Amino acid sequence: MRLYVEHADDIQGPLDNVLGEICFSSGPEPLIHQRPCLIVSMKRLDAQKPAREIWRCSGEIEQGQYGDIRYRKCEGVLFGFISLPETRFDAQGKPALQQAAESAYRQIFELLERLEYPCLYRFWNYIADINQISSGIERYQQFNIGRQDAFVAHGHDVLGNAPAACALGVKEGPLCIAFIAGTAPSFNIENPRQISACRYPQQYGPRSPTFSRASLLRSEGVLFVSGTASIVGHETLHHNDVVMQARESMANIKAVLDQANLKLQRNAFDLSSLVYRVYIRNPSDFLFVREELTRIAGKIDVVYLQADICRSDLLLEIEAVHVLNPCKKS
Ligand code: 3EB
Repeated sequence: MRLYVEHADDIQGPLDNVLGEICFSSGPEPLIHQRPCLIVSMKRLDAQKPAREIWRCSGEIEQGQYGDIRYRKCEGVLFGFISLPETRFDAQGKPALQQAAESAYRQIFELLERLEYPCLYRFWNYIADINQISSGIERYQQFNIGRQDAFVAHGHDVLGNAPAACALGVKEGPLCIAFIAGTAPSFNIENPRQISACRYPQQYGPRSPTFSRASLLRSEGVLFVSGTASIVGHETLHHNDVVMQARESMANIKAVLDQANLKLQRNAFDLSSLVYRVYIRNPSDFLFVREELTRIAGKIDVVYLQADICRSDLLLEIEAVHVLNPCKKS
């Protein structure tokens, strides 16, 4: 089995080998070609068309539904997504978003246990009004509580061995989560410039976020780099300076790549070979960020989207993926 990723504004080529798709689009409902696709409502800053992340695999695909999840799987790897409205939950007691996060993650873990795809590689989390405070606690922190409770309930490690992830804010809509899991363990990579997010101090919320800085799926030659921001140690650096935040984020990604190369004992990954997605809080910052990223990494493959970032002092977050033997973009 081989796993491929492609970033495009539309699907080219065969559809029968598509394992999953995330489509970022703020326009009218994009075409989804009769197959499961998570649609995230975000404005693209560098083009008018939707931005699609398409995962393909070489093996035979089976698709299914479990609770609120839709998924497709091939031998060894599963892509799924869930879209869960908070209105389903009664906000008495625990905040509705916390309950939605716990329910979504519990459903995902149940599915993965049943199908025996127990290894968690990558999660994408999209949360309405992520920086808003309700019930006296920021919504991102509510999400973190629900997520961590589900990890603990299903016996998943919340300290040393979490999957790669990102968590971004959208304007409105249900909690949306996409994920990739599988049968072979991945290596979880941390960044020596940052303390593990799993060990952030209490000032960032009663429960730490559950992710590691990257996960390396050696069997498939895939490196998932988590959402990466201008954080050193546990602190946000360069308040109100988007160019410096972009530079610091890229320094963090470089440090993560160094760790991945150490793990493989060769220089498999470098900044110029990754495929990036950059989430920018203020649309007017886009051109400055693009100029800085080009200066640092040269001509790279990157999509820019407008999104809220999980700390209100962060102006951008950058995530990336590398597939060692990618299919060529058409
Ligand atoms: C950070 O480093 C920035 O909660 O899943 C990055 C990646 C961030 C993932 C998550 C949050 C998450 O803390 C924010």
